[in-house]
Amino acid sequence: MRFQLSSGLSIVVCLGCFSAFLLKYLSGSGGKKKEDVEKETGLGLIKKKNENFEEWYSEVVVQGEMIEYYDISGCYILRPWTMAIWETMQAFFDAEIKKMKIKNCYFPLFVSPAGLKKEKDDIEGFAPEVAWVTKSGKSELEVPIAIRPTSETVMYPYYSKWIRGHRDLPLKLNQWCNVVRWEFSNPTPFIKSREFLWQEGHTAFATKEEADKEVLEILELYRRIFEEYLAIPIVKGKKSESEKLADGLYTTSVEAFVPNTGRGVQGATSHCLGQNLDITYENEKGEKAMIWQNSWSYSTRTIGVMVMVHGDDKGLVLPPKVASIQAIVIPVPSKDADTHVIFDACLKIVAQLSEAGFRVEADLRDNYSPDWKYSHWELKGVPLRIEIGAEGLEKKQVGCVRRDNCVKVDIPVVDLVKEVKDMFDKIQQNLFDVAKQKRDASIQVARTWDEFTVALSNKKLILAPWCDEHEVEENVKIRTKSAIGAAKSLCSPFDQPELPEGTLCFASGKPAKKWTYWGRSY
Ligand code: 87F
Repeated sequence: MRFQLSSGLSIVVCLGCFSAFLLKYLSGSGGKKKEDVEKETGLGLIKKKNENFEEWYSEVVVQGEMIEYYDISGCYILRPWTMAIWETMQAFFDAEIKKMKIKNCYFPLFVSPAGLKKEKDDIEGFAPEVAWVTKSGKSELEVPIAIRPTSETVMYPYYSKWIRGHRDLPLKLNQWCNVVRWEFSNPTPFIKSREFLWQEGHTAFATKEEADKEVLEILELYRRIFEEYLAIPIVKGKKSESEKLADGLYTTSVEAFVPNTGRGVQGATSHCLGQNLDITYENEKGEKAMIWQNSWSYSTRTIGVMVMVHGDDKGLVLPPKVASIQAIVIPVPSKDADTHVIFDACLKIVAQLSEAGFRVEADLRDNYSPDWKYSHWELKGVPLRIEIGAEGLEKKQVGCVRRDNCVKVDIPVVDLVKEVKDMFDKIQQNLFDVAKQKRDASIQVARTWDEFTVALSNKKLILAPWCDEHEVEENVKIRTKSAIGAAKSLCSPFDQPELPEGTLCFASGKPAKKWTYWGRSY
């Protein structure tokens, strides 16, 4: 049988196959329910988010086509569906730091061992995670070379060379790159991988005031990535003595929370390193002075948090601001309708919405039924589905189904651009609101050790009055140690609730100095 397409192309198909296909296609998979199609085609997720979170997560990142597993443990292939999200966040952050006069650069992947040894406390603690190249071909290298786990030791010798006088300050550099940390504990796509993508900012100033100001400006950009792009509520705050960089002065972070597992996730960090790196220059008075340094980073881990927080039993749920396809247009052929007319209408809608600046595609594949396509794009988390059928076209309207709440509405074609924009805004906001409501419902105040341990076993994000003593935190870690990890402080929120005089520390019983979030974390 010859089949004429509207483009003028013709294809030849076997008649038997074609009629079988036609029957299946027109009747929406032989009249089967969408749930049955999902089961038969393997499109539905097997694991449930509430029942087996870890396995659900592994399944959703693979079936949603974000990740492919690789034959080296802890390493993952980031597929285009992931990279498009990363690139959107990258474009935002890159433009913002350029406004701050921060410049991009690129330093080598390899670290000379001499550089590594110079570092003090931090590198010592991290040493087991450093991967080394020891051979080229069959011959041993005379001096093994490390692969960067972070670039302080690669970059700072050159900061020292480049910053000679006060006119060389500030020096504000950023690089987008990959880093390798040879983790041994439970690898998890995005959240804990041996190689990951990030940006690392390393800046140097003449004064502490400038450094302090930048720490918070960068932290605010991190908040915006989470809250405005990924629709994930975070807490901004300061890390404890145990959790800050050992070589730094203080560390700030944005902390997210995954209600299903009751774990906190450090979303991004912005450190003030103080003058601890001992880089000197000649100040305006001609005296020897020390530079003030900052460093800050966020990584592809952010994407894992997004999957964990928004995903559901049907698959990924992507916020419109980061989804590489924001709306998918699906033709719904019917027995008496001319398929070409419907396909043409789909392409017209795609053109109209693309013209308006939205990321829209049509799924015109003729070997899948509409139901199959619905499940496929739901699994991939596309925020909006636009169904186009003959009946709707007659009434000059299309069906729109939101991924976040499954609500379907018919929209007149003339209003589509305005309505789609409105729906994207509502989806983005609703994802944030639902995530915030779940996060807030997980927050539990604990004033005593008993309250703390009960809240911890109930997977709560614990807010507790604390004496802020290093030994007390170390003791909390010891006392809560278990197969699923120990509790630690996440951050002391900048936004502190009132702490009445006489409030005691939940762990030591000494006078409390601040409110701090605690919990198990990733
Ligand atoms: C693993 C191996 C070797 C973390 C490591 O947060 C060294 C390290 O220094 C290491 N894991 N760190 C701390 C990294 C701190 C830091 N670097 C620049 C940041 C922001 C960007």
